[in-house]
Amino acid sequence: RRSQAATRQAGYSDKKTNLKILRIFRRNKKMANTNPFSLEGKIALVTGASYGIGFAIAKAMANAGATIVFNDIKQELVDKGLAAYKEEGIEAHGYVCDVTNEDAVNELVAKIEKEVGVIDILVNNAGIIKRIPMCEMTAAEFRQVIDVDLNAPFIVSKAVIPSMIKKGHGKIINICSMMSELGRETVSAYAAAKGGLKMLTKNICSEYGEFNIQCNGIGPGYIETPQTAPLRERQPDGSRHPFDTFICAKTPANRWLQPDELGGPAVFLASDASNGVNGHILYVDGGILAYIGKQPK
Ligand code: NAP
Ligand code: GCO
Repeated sequence: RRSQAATRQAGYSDKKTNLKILRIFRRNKKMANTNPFSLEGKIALVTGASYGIGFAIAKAMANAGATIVFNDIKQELVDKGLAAYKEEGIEAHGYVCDVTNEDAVNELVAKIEKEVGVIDILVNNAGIIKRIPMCEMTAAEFRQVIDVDLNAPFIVSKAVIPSMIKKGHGKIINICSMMSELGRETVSAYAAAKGGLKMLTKNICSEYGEFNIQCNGIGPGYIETPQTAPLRERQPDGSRHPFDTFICAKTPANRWLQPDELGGPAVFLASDASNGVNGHILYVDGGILAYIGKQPK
C-alpha cells in the first residue's frame, strides 16, 4: 500500500513538474520571440569562419539562435571548422568557396538557399593582410589584398542582397579594422582595402536601407588570432615582440583583445535590436582609437 501511495505521489509530482516545465518553456519561447537580441530562426553566412574572428562571431550568433553557414578556401579547413563547431555543440553548414570568385560565390549562395535557406545575416569576415613596405610591394600583391578584403565583400553582398530584398529584411556586417581609420608602416594595401570597406558599408546602407537592410561594420582593434600571431611572437632572447609592447601601451586595458569579445557586438548588429543602426562602424578596439597611449616611464 505504502509503495502504491509513493508511486501515486511520484506520478503526481512528475505531472506537476511537467506542467511547470511546460510553462517555463512557453514563457522562454515567448521571450525568445520578443527578445530583440535573439537570432532564432535566422540564417547567418560568415565568410572565412573556420577559425579566428569569423569562428568567434559565428559561435556567438549560434548561441543567440542563428543557423550557421560558413565557407573557407580549402576543404580541409572547412572540415576542421565543422569539427570545431561540433565541439561547441553547433551543427554548422560548411562550404568550400573562394570569396574573390564571383561565379563561385553566386553558386555558393544558390546552394545555401537550396540546402539551408535564404541568408538573413551576412558577415563579410574573410580577409588577408600583407605586411610589406609600400615601395617594395608589387602591384599584384596590392591587388590580391584589395581582392579579398574589398572586392570580395562587394561580390558576396551583391549575391545576397536580392533575396534579402525579397524577404523584406537583411543584415550585412563588414569586418573592417582600425586601419579603416589609421595607417601604419607596411600595411598600405590592407588599410586601403579596409578604408574602402568602411565606405562600401556606408554605401550599402545608403542604397538598400529602404528595403529594411542594415549594413554596418565592426572595426576590431588588435585581436589574438593567427593573422596577428607574427606581431606577438617572442623574440630570440625571449623578450616580447616590440609591436606587442607597442599595442598594449596604445590600449587603455593594456592588453590584446580576444576573438570572443567581438561576439556580442556582432550579435547586436545581426539582431532586431540594431534595426535603427545603419552605416555605422562599431569599433571594438579596447579604446585604442580614443587613447593617445601610455606615457613612457
Ligand atoms: P585569419 O585568422 O587570417 O582568418 C581569416 C580567414 O579568412 C581564414 O579562415 C582564411 O582562410 C579566410 N580567407 C582568406 N582568404 C579567403 C578567400 N579568398 N576566400 C575564403 N576565405 C578566405 O584572420 P582573423 O584575424 O580571424 O581576421 C578575420 C577578419 O578580421 C579579417 O577580415 C581581418 O582583416 C579582420 N581583422 C582582424 C584583426 C585582428 O587583429 N586579428 C583586427 C581587425 C580586423 P585561409 O586560412 O584558407 O586563408
Ligand atoms: C597590423 C595588424 C592589424 C590588425 C587589425 C587592426 O599588421 O597592423 O594585422 O592590421 O589586423 O586590422 O585593427
